Order: sequence, then structure tokens, then C-alpha cells
Amino acid sequence: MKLYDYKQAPNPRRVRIFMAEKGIEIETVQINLMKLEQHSDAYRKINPLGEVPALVLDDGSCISQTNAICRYLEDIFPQTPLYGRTPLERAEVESQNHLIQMNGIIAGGEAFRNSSPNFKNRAISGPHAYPQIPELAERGLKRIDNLFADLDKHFADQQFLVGDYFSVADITAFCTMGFIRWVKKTIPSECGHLQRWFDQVASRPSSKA
Ligand SMILES: N[C@@H](CCC(=O)N[C@@H](CS)C(=O)NCC(=O)O)C(=O)O
Repeated sequence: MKLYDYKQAPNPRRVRIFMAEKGIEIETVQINLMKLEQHSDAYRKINPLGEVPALVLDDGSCISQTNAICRYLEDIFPQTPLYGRTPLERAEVESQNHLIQMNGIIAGGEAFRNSSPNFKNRAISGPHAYPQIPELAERGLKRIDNLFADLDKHFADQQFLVGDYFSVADITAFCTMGFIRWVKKTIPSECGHLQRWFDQVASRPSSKA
């Protein structure tokens, strides 16, 4: 297996932290997004979407989409389950991971990609050109403020996103906190519960992956 990765980008980081938690080592290949290598003919042959991460299996199949890659890895490396251990826990992890994907990763992407001069006509990742909409950048910033407040409330009485169980949803949220620094958003000083959760996740060795 080979993981197509870019060290600086948030979505591949989610997969790297996931693998580190499980103790999985896979060969990685860096695709330099700043140099637009994701749109080279060679990479488009591997992943026609022109995105990272992508996981290529030994039989040549390519899995795109961060969540699909992590789910596949969970199935073939079930040790240290990160998608839940019971039907209810799996549903809770799915729910939290989806919420963080929508209100964190997507909201941060709205704010960043609709404002950065480097993303003119690339406001959505993938093979199609989309112009920037400045109002979406504004809305993305507001959504991030709401995310801070919602998560702070959540962590007031829960250790992780799903009770005391560390899951893929915490990894998505942790990578979101790193990503939104790109739009100069950091955890507000009044969000002490969120900061406590963040410091706890940051102290795990996997956070360096
Ligand atoms: N929906 C995809 C999104 C992946 C994605 O947005 N990847 C970014 C890096 S974090 C990318 O490849 N961007 C390429 C580009 O902007 O051209 C997933 O969940 O994996």
C-alpha cells in the first residue's frame, strides 16, 4: 500500500494521525500541492480528483476520501478501534465525525479557499474550477466561532467527542484546529474546556504524525 500525502495539508494529516494511533506504517509519497503536483497527468492517473490523501492498494485500487481511507484501515487493522466498539458507540462516532467534518473542515475550507489569493478559481478542491465567493469566506469565519463555542460547551462535561473514548472524531477535530490557524483562528481564551481537550490530544505522540 502507498499513501499519497502532503505534510502541510489537514486531510492527509487526519490519516497520518489515525495510522499513528494504530501503529500502522505505510510508505508515503509527497504530492506538493503548492507546486500543483496534484493536477499533474501522472497524479491524475492515480487519483482523477487531484486531491490528497489517496491510498493505493497493492492491486492498484485507489481509495480517495479521508473517511473512506480511515474506515478501510480500521477494517484491515482492527487493533485500537477508532470508529467505536459497540453499535451505539459506532453511531456516536459517526455522528460526531460528520458534524466536525461539516462544521470544522468544511467551514474552515470555506473561509480559507474563498479568501486566499492562491485559490482564485480553486475555491473547492477537486477537478472543477470554482470562483471564490467572499461572502462564503465571511460565513466560514462565523461558523468557526460557533464551532469554538459549541465544542467548549461539549467538553465542559465530556473528555472526548464521544465520552471518555478517543476516536477518529477527535482526530478530525484536532486537525481542524490546526487548519483554521490558516485563517488566523485560534481557540479563544474563554474556551477553557476546548483548550483542555486540545492540550490532551496534542500531548498524544500521534499528534506529531
Ligand atoms: N473530500 C476530500 C477532500 C480532500 C482535500 O480537500 N484535500 C486537499 C488537501 S487537505 C487537496 O488535495 N487539495 C488539492 C487542491 O486544493 O487542489 C477528503 O475528505 O479526503
